[in-house]
Amino acid sequence: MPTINEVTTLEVKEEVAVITLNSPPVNALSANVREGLNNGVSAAIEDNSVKSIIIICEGRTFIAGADITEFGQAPKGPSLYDVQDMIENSPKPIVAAIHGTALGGGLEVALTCHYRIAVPSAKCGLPEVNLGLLPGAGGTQRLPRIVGAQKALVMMTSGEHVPANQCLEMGLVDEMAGEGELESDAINFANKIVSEGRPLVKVRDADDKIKGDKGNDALFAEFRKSILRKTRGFLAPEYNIQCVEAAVNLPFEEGLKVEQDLFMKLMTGSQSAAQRYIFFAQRQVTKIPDIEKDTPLKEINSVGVIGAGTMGGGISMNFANVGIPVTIIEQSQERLDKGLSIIRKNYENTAAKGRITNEQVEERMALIDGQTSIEALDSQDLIIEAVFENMDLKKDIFKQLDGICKEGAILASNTSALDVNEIAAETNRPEDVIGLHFFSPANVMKLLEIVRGDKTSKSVVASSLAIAKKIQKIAAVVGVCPGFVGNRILAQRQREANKLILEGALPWDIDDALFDFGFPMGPFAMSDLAGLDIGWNKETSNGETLRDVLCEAGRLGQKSGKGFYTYDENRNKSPDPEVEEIIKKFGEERQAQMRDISKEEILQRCLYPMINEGFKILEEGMAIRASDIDIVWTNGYGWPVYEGGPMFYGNLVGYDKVLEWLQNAEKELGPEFKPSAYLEKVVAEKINIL
Ligand code: 3H9
Repeated sequence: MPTINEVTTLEVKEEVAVITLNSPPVNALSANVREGLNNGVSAAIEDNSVKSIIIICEGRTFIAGADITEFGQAPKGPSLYDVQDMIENSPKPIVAAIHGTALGGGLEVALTCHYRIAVPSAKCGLPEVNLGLLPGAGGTQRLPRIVGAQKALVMMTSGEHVPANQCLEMGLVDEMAGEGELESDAINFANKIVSEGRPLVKVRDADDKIKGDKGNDALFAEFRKSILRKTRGFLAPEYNIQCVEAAVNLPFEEGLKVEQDLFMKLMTGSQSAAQRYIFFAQRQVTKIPDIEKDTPLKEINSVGVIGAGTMGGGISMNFANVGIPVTIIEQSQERLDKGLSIIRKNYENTAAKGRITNEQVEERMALIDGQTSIEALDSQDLIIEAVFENMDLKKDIFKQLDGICKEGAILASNTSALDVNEIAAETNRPEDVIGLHFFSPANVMKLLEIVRGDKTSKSVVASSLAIAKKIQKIAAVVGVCPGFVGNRILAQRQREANKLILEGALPWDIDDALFDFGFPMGPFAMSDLAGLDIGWNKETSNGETLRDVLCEAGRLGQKSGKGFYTYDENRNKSPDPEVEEIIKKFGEERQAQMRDISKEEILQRCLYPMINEGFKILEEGMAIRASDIDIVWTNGYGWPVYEGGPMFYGNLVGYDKVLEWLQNAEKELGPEFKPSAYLEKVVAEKINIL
């Protein structure tokens, strides 16, 4: 087969030039691939025996986009725009033959082809928005010309991968191929185009799908409104919208200029840098240096969950959702029935929203078997204990499990802070014990902390990672330390937030600063949501903490209509003068010195100690890499993805500046700000940890 370059071949079959790209893993548009396309297409155009051309890929997918690893590097090889021009202006019809995913720059290449054919399992999308970008190779101008402004807006701001049959309906795909028959069907299609004398369709010239929306400002205003909440703080969705506006209102070439200008703004900004970092961090987090790829995995075909409370119920749903039967244990029939009815209600709510069918509700419920005796856990492959945080109770349960569970079963605790090694020591099989820390609500939250004990076997860690993937969680492997990675860092923010209140900042000042930074809510709104009385005891409460005083005043949080805030019947919060009074009195009794505190100071006080704690975690080896910490915080605690997580953000601020701030804070405010030795080392030796 004639080779064009190391990733491209060209073969003429039945007068069709078949240009095949083979650049694993995802045929991204690296310099090599662009060169292959460039030289392949020009050779095919020059070859007189060729009547038409198809572009097809080997491996798991069609071109999945620009090569993100090349971003920010000096350009090499032919530019994508030159390649696209050559394709679009080819005197011979060119067909994109799509399997897997045609994404980003990949779809943009396909949009410069004259026709597109896809197998039923293929998907198309412009997911650049998820990397803080917009399609920068003409996609923002061509997609609306094919599918109309409304659909283009949805695709570009959500980044969704649209199934081939829907693409066919939209006109994005012209022809379907048989599954596994892509090349031969594409060749037949190309020959048909030639024999029927079909035109060389240039998407750039089409305007029937967009002309009706020219000057339709309301369309864009409505759309902006509809995604406002979901996209708060992100720049890319708005820039994508502006590009579609340009596509509708301006000639193609002028629209391209708008696209280029906005693309460069995003590309050189910190948001996209953060989002691209998170993209790779998410793919790295499951790679555990000392666990080989061929580590034997334990099969997990059945699960036992101890506790049918909020956590246990949510955890069980994860497994039932993917068809794995769950045995759920509660102490009494009454509590079990209550837990099961909450699970059912959750599923029914999802069905009411149209996300699953009523049959699926029944199928999933049928997979959940409630039992009141722990003895029922004698045959399951994975057991997850999800009772409340009490070491003695957990130890007792694990001792029992050791005697009941089958040999080789994984014994997991959902503890959010307790010592997994201590729990494991209660059993005669500590190698099978691990922490699986789900986040509430466990059926919704993406993050899973996999807590690796000193004796946990590699096979148990690898199997936990595999099951996490199956139930669609983003898992980070962390070490045993109080609070692990997530809650350990959270404790820093909580401590400072509480202290700031007694220095003059009001709860809403602190919440607003963190909300404006990009968190979905601040710590006090969060406490109100969780309930201030969690862990509070009416009998022993003695007004020692602000929380005591608020609870004593009946301010238990959202559920009682008031906590740090007051809530209306729709749970909308507003600051409350009574709370201000309570804080004032509480402060006076303790001779607190109140002062004005700026938003900037609030952020530094709350965020810099978190960064410092991240360094301590790395120093102690409790997280494998800095980016794992950022995965925990962006997926489990609402750290805005466009700020990259605490470790990325620290670098953005400058670790040297964070260190200097901590050194001053240690002198002025106390030892809790003492900088981590590792942070000092990273700054002194300019080590890149990201
Ligand atoms: C763009 O196109 C900009 C243009 O508009 C403008 C240009 C001027 N580049 O996810 P996986 C790697 S922006 C480089 O585990 P899956 C990935 O890191 C781009 N590398 O597989 C991983 O490496 P490793 C728009 C990439 O089967 C390996 O491939 N496109 C790229 O679960 C496997 O990835 C996108 O945003 C890339 N573009 O999912 C699509 N993509 O094995 C981004 C992947 O070393 N990609 N890698 O860890 C995806 O969404 C998924 O990778 C995909 C496959 C769905 C394709």
